[in-house]
Amino acid sequence: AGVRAYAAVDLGASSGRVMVGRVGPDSLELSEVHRFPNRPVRLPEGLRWDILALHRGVLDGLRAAGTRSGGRLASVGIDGWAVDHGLLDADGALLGNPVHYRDARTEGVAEQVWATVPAAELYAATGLQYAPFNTLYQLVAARPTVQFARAARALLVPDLLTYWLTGEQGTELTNASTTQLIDPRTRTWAHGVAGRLGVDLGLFPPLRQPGDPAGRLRPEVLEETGLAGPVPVTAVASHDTASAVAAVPATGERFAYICTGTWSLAGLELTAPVLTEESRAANFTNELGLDGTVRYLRNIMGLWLLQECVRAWGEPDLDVLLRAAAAVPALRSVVDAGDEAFLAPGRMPERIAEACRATGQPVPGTRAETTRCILDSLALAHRRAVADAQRLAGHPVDVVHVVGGGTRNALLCQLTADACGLPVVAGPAEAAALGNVLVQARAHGLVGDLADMRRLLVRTLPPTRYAPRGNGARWREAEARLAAR
Ligand code: ADP
Ligand code: LRH
Repeated sequence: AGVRAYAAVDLGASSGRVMVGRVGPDSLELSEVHRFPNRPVRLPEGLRWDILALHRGVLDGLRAAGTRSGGRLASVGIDGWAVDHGLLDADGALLGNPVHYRDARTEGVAEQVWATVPAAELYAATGLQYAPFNTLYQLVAARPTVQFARAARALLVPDLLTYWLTGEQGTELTNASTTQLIDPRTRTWAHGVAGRLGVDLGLFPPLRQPGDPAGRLRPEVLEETGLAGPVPVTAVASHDTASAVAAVPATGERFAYICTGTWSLAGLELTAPVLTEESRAANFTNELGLDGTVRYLRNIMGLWLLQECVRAWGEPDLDVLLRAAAAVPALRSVVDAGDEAFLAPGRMPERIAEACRATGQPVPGTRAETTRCILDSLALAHRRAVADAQRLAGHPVDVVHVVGGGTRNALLCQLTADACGLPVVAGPAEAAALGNVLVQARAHGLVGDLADMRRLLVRTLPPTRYAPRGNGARWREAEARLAAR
């Protein structure tokens, strides 16, 4: 009694999934009903997202969700990766495939922007880390194009797919905070920065808060999915990382988190942004989360490094590869897993080998050795980010929560515990979908505040614990190898 079914659409850079969450006053159950690959396409004009395939995946998933929940969905919510967006013309029609954040069009654009608003001022005003793909830089890069000249609207990817479901447009705040056009102190548009750079904030529809209504499934969508209306759509914390952090099963405040998937996002949940020059130099970002929280974190290349190797090797079995990597001696060679040099797709095993050579370390000779090098390097980058975040924010922690697809990689979790010298609490793997479901349930009064959401997660989804091994000496030595560069 009192249990309701919510559909969570979670779009990662490597796959999209639709999950059904059943939430009651004291219960939570999540099941996956549909998963589809997210495969970008290289066109003559550059690297593009296959947005129609993703919309198709959402519709197929909603049909499956309806079947699984007896046709009674209390609501639907969409979260996805950050920064990217579609441009719409004045009729509301999409102008071309959204550009992938790994596309080369933003090369050199940041420097151009900083000539007008110096990097230090930009950080003080927006709190956002430097990444070549921040939406601001993408919009500036798009300016000379015919497409941009016709654009009347910019919709972030989850907002675009929500629009296709409901016909209603909005800009959800947590994801908007990755555009570099939001002031993290006021939690609204950074008009000053936008004005100086000539960016028209009118491109974006009005801000929505997580939990706000976002319309109802259109009649055509009901027909395609077999759902009986009305089905409301709810704005969730639509940045996947915001949803994932909301579902970190923390019991206090002294925790760090690492969201592991295509990226590793490692840092802290704070109540106010850290906008110091030291923080900018360390490239920490201040993204916005649920209930006034700030995601203070660093982007680390993450399992992308492994995904790209696996792709280059013709998709060998991941389990077999990870078992072989576990048998390779630890920390023979490490690379800087935060290095922007690894951002673009292609030739990943070679690029890792080159980075090892350039730092005078042994070059991995086998797939297992390359995999081990990647996992050791990720753990090392996790260690640095967790230590730097605590220092820069003056916020000490006793535990590191790991969530996301990387929690299925036990070796990575153990190495992260060893490297950080802290216990790792791993899980849930589908944190983003859970955060998505819980925000919808909260909009219906089934759960309370963030702490209440987390209490429900702790009670219903027991995580896996990894105790740190060793005294950290070998990690300090490996860190020194990279610092000596
Ligand atoms: P994203 O949301 O960015 O698409 P995910 O959170 O789904 O990413 O994580 C995907 C990654 O999780 C994969 O690239 C893979 O490295 C890891 N992963 C997924 N399943 C497993 C598994 N069974 N064993 C080990 N690693 C896994
Ligand atoms: C993870 C993520 C991350 C962003 C990146 C573009 O999926 O949303 O938080 O920095 O994609």
